[in-house]
This record gives sequence, structure tokens and C-alpha cells, in this order.
Amino acid sequence: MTTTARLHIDVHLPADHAQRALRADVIAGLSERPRTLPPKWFYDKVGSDLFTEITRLPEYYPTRAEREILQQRADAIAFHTGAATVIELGSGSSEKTRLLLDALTRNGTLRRYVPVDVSADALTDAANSLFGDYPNLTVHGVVADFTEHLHLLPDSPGPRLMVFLGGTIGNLEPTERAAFLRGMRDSLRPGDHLLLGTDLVKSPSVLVPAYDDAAGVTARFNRNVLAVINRELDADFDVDAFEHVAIWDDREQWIEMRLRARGPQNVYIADLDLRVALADGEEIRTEISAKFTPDRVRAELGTAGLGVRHWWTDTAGRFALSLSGR
Ligand code: SAH
Ligand code: AVI
Repeated sequence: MTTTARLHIDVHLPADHAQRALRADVIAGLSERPRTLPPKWFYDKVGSDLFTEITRLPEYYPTRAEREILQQRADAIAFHTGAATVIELGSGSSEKTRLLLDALTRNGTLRRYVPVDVSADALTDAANSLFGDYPNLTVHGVVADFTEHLHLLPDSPGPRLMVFLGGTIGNLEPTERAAFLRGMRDSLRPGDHLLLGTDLVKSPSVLVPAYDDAAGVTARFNRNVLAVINRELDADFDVDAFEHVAIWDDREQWIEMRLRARGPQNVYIADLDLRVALADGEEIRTEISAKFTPDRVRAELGTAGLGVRHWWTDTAGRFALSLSGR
């Protein structure tokens, strides 16, 4: 643990955890058909910075839409929850979270902020900057995988508000998502709340450009996963030989990001002694980003044992925040 008086950072991942998990994911994902890689490996320092760039793109509306809701509703959220602790999963830069921290400070209840992220770089930068700006707040950052390590979160004063913003819930596969919602519910005590950000189903003419922007930032973000594998597992992907693909799958109601081989690619992953031969045009699925109807959000939360108490959208109805409890 790294500690100063009000700033703690716990690393719950053993030094070799990321390496071991990445190896297992690459072996499993590149051996199956269709080939897949999990999106959590996008977020090294370069990938986290590219994501921040994405959030500022004209086509990428989710961050702006969610910020608009928080600007309008943060005081109501503070009033309804009276939270002493905010636990945020996949906190990234924690930028929008400041709106909640400000409202809970005005509310006079906030004592602790627990950001949780798999990216030590993003977490450390965010925790350090919050530490300076909120003199009465204890910041207890946790480097962990939220799909595996919810039970390792530090005990914190209640009532607690767990927040999962940005629509990151949509990046989990449906079965993983159901287990994860249940896990979040199980880690709440009576009087605690969950604030969940979900992107809503809308026209593919809006959705697809959000994941295939004119400036090519999302393409660089997508390809970055290959650079991560090259560096971490001593592989030789020709990163620029892969085309960025974003499609709307109407049946599944999700955006799928893929990397498509331009010409046959013979890749050697030295640390795994694994050879991968990709045919011309063959694709690797790198992310799903599910979009929801209001009914589906309520149904999935209900199945996990969570009842929606408040539901807010931005004025254009693109994105929703739900506040639920057990
Ligand atoms: N919540 C922020 C950041 C979203 S980007 C926002 O709304 O803008 C998604 C964040 O989740 C990244 O910082 C990434 O590192 C983190 N993340 C992705 N998968 C994760 C996992 N399995 N465990 C912990 N953090 C994860
Ligand atoms: C973090 N997550 C919610 C983003 C999304 O919209 O699914 C990741 C992203 N992928 C491409 N652009 C942004």
C-alpha cells in the first residue's frame, strides 16, 4: 500500500497478475473462433489517454450526455443517498465524479472516495489530483479487476454509494454482466445505493460514428490492444496492418469493435510460444458496447435483486442514470 495521511492506494493485483491474466486471455481469445480479446486490455497509459481523447470527440456523445445528467441531478443524488463513501468501479480519470463529490460535500456527508480501476496509471493520476482538490476527503484508491475483486474493497463508512459510470456495464458479456450486477448487489448493505450509467438504444446513424470517428481516435484506441500485447508478451503484431471496424448488431443490441487483418498475418507471441495465422480479412472482436432500453435496465437490475428508485436521462434522451437499492 502507498499511503500519505489522506491518500491510500492499494494494489490488489499481485505484481504478476496482469501478466498472467493477459496471457490466459490471449491464449483463450486468439484460439477460439471468432477470435476475441477482452476490452480491459485497452487501458495502459496510452489507451487511457486515448479514451480521454475519445470522450472529447464530437461524435462520442455518452460522456457529455452523462455529464449533463450529473450536472442536473447530483444534488438530488446526494440528498437521496446521504452517502459518506463513494465507491467507483472503472473510475478512469474520475472527471465526471467530481460533480458527485461536490454535491455530497455540499450535503455535508462525504468522507471517503474509493476509486477502483485495473489501470494503475489512470488511478494514480486521478487519486493524486483529487487528493489536492478535496482537502477534507480521504481517497482510498484500489487497483483491482472489478469482475473478480469486489470482495477485496476496503470497509468504508456508510451509507455508501457505489457508482459505475460511462456505460462500462455495456462492455461486459451478458452472462458476465448478470454475475457482475449480482456481485454489486451483494456488496451493498441496507441503506447503500448503486448509481449506474447506461447508454440507450438509438439510431445506428448516431451509434456507429460514435465508435468510428472521423479523426480516427477510436481506431488508434482499438489497435492499441495489439501494441499492449506486443510489449507485454513480446509479440510481433504489425499494428498498422489491422483495420478498425465498428458495426451495430441489431439482434444483440450492441456495437461491436473488431480489428480486421489487411492481408494474411502471421504473428508470433514469443512469451507464449504461440503462432497465430490470420487470413486476409479475418477479424478479432475486441469490444462489445451494449445499448439498453429502459425496460431492460430495470429488468436486469431486478433480476440481480436491485430496485430502481430514480431514473434520469439527458434532455436528448441518449443516456440514462439509474439509482437503485436492495
Ligand atoms: N468511468 C470513466 C472511465 C470509463 S473507461 C468514465 O465514465 O469516463 C473504462 C474504465 O474502466 C477504464 O479506466 C478501465 O481501465 C476500467 N476497466 C475496464 N475493465 C476493468 C476491469 N475489469 N476492472 C477494473 N477496471 C476496469
Ligand atoms: C468505457 N466504455 C463505456 C466505452 C464504450 O463506449 O463502450 C469504451 C469505448 N470504446 C470505444 N469508444 C469508447
